[in-house]
Formats: sequence, C-alpha cells, structure tokens
Amino acid sequence: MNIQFGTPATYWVEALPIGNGKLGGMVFGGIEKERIALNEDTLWSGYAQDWNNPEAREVLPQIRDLIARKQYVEADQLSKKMMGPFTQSYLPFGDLELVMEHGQLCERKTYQRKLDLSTGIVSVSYEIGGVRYDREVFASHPDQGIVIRLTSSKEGALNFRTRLSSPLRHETSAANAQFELSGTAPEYVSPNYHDVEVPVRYGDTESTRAMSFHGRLAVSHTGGSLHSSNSGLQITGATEAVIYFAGATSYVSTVQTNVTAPDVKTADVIRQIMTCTYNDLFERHVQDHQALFNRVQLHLGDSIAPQDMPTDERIETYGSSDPGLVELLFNYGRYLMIASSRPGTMPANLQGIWNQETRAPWSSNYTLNINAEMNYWPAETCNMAELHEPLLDFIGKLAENGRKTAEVNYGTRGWVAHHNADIWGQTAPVGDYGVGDPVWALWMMGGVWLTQHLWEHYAFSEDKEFLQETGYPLMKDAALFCLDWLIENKEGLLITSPSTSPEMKFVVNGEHAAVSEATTMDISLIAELFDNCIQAAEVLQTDAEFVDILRAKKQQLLPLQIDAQGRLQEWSEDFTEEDAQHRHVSHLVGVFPGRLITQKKSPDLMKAARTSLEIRGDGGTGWSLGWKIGLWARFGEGNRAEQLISNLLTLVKAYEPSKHETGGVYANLFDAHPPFQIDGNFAATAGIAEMLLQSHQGYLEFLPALPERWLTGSVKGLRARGGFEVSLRWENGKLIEAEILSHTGNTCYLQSVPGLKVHQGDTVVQPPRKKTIKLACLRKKDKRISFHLNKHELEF
Ligand code: FUC
Repeated sequence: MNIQFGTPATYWVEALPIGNGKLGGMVFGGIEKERIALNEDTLWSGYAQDWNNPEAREVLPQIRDLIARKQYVEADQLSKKMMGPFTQSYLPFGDLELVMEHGQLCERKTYQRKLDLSTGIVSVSYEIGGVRYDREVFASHPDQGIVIRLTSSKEGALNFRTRLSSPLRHETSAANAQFELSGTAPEYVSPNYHDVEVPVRYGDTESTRAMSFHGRLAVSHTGGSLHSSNSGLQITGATEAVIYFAGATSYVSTVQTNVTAPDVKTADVIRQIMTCTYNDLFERHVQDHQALFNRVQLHLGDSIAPQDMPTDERIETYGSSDPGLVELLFNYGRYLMIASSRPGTMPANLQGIWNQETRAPWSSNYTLNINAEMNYWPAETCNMAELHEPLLDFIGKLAENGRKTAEVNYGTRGWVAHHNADIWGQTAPVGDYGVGDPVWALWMMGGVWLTQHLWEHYAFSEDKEFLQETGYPLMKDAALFCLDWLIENKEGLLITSPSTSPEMKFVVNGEHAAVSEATTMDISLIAELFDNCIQAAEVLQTDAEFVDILRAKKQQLLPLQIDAQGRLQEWSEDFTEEDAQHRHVSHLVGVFPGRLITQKKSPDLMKAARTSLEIRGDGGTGWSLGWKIGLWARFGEGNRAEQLISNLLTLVKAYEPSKHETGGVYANLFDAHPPFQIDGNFAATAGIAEMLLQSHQGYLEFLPALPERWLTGSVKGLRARGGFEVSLRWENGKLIEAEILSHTGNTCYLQSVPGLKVHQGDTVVQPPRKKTIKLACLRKKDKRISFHLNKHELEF
C-alpha cells in the first residue's frame, strides 16, 4: 500500500506527507539535501478581530427591495456593503534541512522513496560506494513529534548536519545540543488572489499581536560525535542517528485553560521523546496509526501495475483501470484524515495541514460553501468518527462568534457563518468591505451546512449525550437564525434574500448577477436542518412547540422546482446560468451529501437532479469530480461514478497553473484543483464508500452503485447510520456475503438483495427485491450477523 518513486521529489506535490494531526511534514527524500517542509496546524496570521459590519443591517432592506423588483445587478452592487475583512491565512512553519555529507549518487537505480499508508512511515534508501543509507520518517501522534532515523550499513559512515529554517520572521540558536527556531507570524496576510502593495504585514517586534512559534531539533546517535552551533547540529562518524523535531505556537484555543509558551511546549516534547528508544517510538506510532487505519479494508481486485512502478507512472499508465490504484486512492483519503485531524487539533483546512506558501491558495482557510464540509465526508462512513471531532468542536467556536455576527449584521437570533472561516473563527462575509465578489462572499448558509455534520455524527453513533449537550443546541441555534432570516414573498412562501448559489452567476438582460432570492441550495439546506432538528428534538423528547414551528415553516418554504430543461432549478427563477458546466453543483446538495431528495421521497426531483448533473458534465476541479462520485453513487449509477474516479485519476503536473475546469491528482496522489486542495482526496474516499454502502434512507443498501469494473471484491468495516458496521464480499458483480455488527442494538432495516432468504418462523422466504426487511435479530448491542448468499440462507 505504497506511494513510491525512484527519484527524490523536485516539487512539493511530489513529496510525501506525514502528519500527527498537529504537525505535518512533506518529505522530499533528497540524497545530498533532504528537505522536510514543516507545518503546525495552529500557525496562522493575524489575531481575533471584530469583523462584523453594522452597515449590512442598514442596507439589507434596500437589497431585499431591489431583488423583489428584479434589479439584480443593482442588488449585487449594494450587497458589497455587507462585507467584512478577508480571513487570515494558514502559514508554513519552515523546513527541516538535512545535508548528508556524501554528495550525490553515482547510480540512481539504487534509490527508493516511499510512503507506506498502512504504517504511516516514509522511507528513503540508496547506496553510495557500496554503503547503504536508510532514512525512516514519521510523525508520531502518541509522542507528539516528528522522528527521523538515519542509518548507514557501514559503521561510522553517517556524516550529516541538520537545521531549521522558515520563510517567516525568525531567529535561530543552539544550546545544550539542541537547535531552536523562534518565530513570529505576520499580523496580516492578504489572500493570494488579492493583489495589494503590502500583502504580508508584520507587527512591531515587541508589541505584535500575532502569534509566536517555536521549533526544536535534537539528535541522538550511535557512534561518532555531535557538535552544535548556530548553523545547525553536526554529526560526524555515526552509524545510526535519530533526529527529533517538536513544533508549537502560542495559539490558545477556547477549550485550553493553561497557556504554555511554545518553547516550553517543544522542550517538554523533546525531553519526553528522548527518554524513549527508537523502537518504542516506532511501535507506538504504528500501533496508534493502525488502530484507526485497519478498521477499514477494501479489495477491488489484483493490481495490474508492476509492483515497483513509480506512482506517477502508474497513474498515467493505468488510471482507474488498475483496481489497486483505486484502492490506494481510497486508502489515501483515510490516511490523510488520520494524519491531519485528531481530537483536539484544528480541523483539516483547505490543504489539510500541509502548506509551503506564506500566501497559500485561498489562504488555505476554511471555505464553507463546499470545501471544509467535503473534508469530513468520509469521517463517519469510513469508521473514523473521532477524527470528525475537530470540525465538530470548530462548529461550536463558529457558533459563538456567529451569534454576534447574526445580531450585528442582520439583527437576527441564532448564529450565522458565511463562506470563509479561519482559526480565529471568522463568521462575517469576507471581501474586504466591498472588494470581493458577492458570488462567493454573500452566502449566509455556512453554519447551516455545517450543522449537517452534527446530525450525521449522531446518526452514525446514536450518541444521545453528544446530541443533547453539543449537537442539538448548535443545530437549534442555526435554525433560529433561519427562522428570522426567512421572509415571506408575495405568495406568502418563505424565501431567503439576498441569496446566492455558490459560486455561479446567472445572466439577466445580458448582464451577470449573483444575488437573487431563495436559491435551491439555501432552501435545501434549511429544509434539511429543520428536518434534522425535528428528529433530534424527538429523540431528546424536548421542544415540542419548537418542533411544531419548524414543521409549519418547512411546509411554507418555497418548493424546489424543475426548470424548462427538466433540471432541478438552481435559482427560484429559471435563469440562464453563466456556465453550464460550472464546477459547483450547489443545487444538488439535497441529493448528496444531504438526504432531502431521494428516489423514495421525491422521484421527480431526483430525476431532475440527475438531469442537472448530466448537463453539468463529468469535468471540473479535483473537488468537483470528487463531489460527482458521491452524487452518481446516490443516483445508483456505479459506472458513472467510476468514470468520475477515472477522471480524478488524471495526472496533473506540479507546474500546471491553477484551473477551474479540469482537475486530477498530482504525482503524490494529492488532489489537484489545481492547485493542491485536500478536499478532493476526502471526497474520493467518501464517494467510493458511498458506492458500496448507503444508509441515508433509513435502511442499509448493499452495493448500491457497484461498477462493472469492480467485478469481484470486498470491503470491511464501513459504518452505517444507526450504529452499524458492515463488511461485504461480492463476486461477478453479485453480493455473496455480508456481515452486520450492531454497536447500538438498534433495529436494522435492510434493502433486500437478490438471493437473500429470511427465516420467518419455520418458513424461509425470499423478500421481494428492493423491499425493506427488518432484522429484529440485531436488537442487541454488539450483536453480529452474517449472510452467506451463495448458500441461500441468512445465518443468525
Ligand atoms: C471555492 C471554489 C474554488 C476553490 C475555493 C477554495 O471558492 O469555487 O474552486 O476550491 O473554494
């Protein structure tokens, strides 16, 4: 299960990622000069500020009036007055540099560099003059540091020096055989798409309000000697050496109570880590990684690529026709989640935790109109519910700030978030007070969409305490915002205004505009939030009156419509869209990841949504392709979903410029928008899971979208709503074996599959296909049942 190469990385997107949720590294595997590009997930520019804009509330009635009179272009202009500042940026920490004092290789063919997804270890090996050099690199979650072991096959042949550097302001020093880097973040970094004279602004050294950060390097060695100086740590004549890196910032999250200076934090980590042997660190790391990684296993058939083929060549030569490569893509999403999101860390941002640029693409922040949610689509289905926690915690922080934004900007109850957020919990519309475009800045549904994650976390676990303490209060408050934000139109129907369909404009009288009223995405997200709140309140047996209000208001929402071309209409009017193949498929959110529109509940809308997707086409950025995998899975069309996987497995070269029409993956399998965004990786993993198991309609569906290409295979450990864990095996496209493990003792409903027979008293019956059967046999916690369909019986 390797991503592997026969040469070192030249570009960052050829390097191999490691991470422990907090610290990230991109390992280049250079022979003479190794570079590990470092990150720490709380290192951001800026500080908490007031981003709310009271002017928004003043212009709101005028904007609504202009929209009601269909003066959309004018409404667009005026809506710029609702904007606040841009968010802050996620920053690079710097580099761990390693200079091996043996020069370059004579023979490249001995070189190998790989990331083993099953262990979370990057290894580099090569030979020079008959001496073999090995490097192993991992980011340990249990021990909170990055560990690099260097060995030479010949005694005393290891000579190297190592140091830290950073593109941010910093000083370095050496003391007590340790090398330290102390840095300061800028007070402001402007987004990379905003051309300003001073894009990066530092504060005064003494009084800056920006955060500080600290990195610490230490080395233990067998044989030889260590010399430390301001230019690094020098090892001479060793046979084995272990380098330890710890990094920290002065950021304090709302849940932290004790504030420890970053240099003290790194000293603690290094002190502790150096009391352990390398083998202990290694084993603890592998055990910790595998406890999460081994929960799910996927087999889609034997790989057709030669075993030692470099991954970029494999992508180019075989794409999705190599089942092993599809497995790798699936597993990579799980690997990246384990490496970028652990309880207590920041949620994975636009690039997870990996970023080398001071002005990262889109500030590498949280884009809430698709990208941040997409990052967490596989968390529940792929059995990593605890890795969902950073996002769930972050929603709490946004709700806190978003209450103020709702009040100041709109005079409503509840909480609101817009299309961008950052570590400081920015909740106002961005756009630098009128510089931005309403097509992305003016979208009030960020919080509403995020609450879907709270409900789903409950739906998969049935953890009532979570729902009561965390999920429901946040959902209810987001619903309160919606109740106040919705207004009645002339027909007495509830609409949102202003409203955008991220990030697509429509054309009116030859002009392009973004804001109108009641886009399908707004209405879908609100309807689903109301549904989720109603269900949650019923589970918790609370708020009966509120439930009645939500039911009534849901009925009063402007109904979703079908346009003249038979598509699910994107806006409340049948506007012509600016770009028929636009990457966003916002109006289909109710099909996936939502569950508002299903074949059972609304076949007409489902058909219209399918037509929309058909016309949108199979192109788009990496994340757009990823979204479409999940959508085609929900339409039950495996071959089409597989086509999207195939499109995503298009090799994008590191130097290709940013594009909005076609995406793929880089050599290291990172999703390419392009540029790199991690969302497409997570969407691919979630989409593949969705092709194999669905549970959003109240029952389990096995292999709902199995493509012809995946003739024979198996999957183990996927999770379904209701607290079930499912393993499946199929041959010649037919399910032959299934196992359901109940974690909650809930009644399990299952869509009947061909060949399945069920005992009813003494008789064995075959339920009609597509009927749902009730598996009362699972009504015990930790109960497991297996079906062997080839033997035509259900065993329990
Ligand atoms: C949205 C998308 C872009 C990009 C950005 C981070 O604005 O429309 O394609 O993914 O987020």
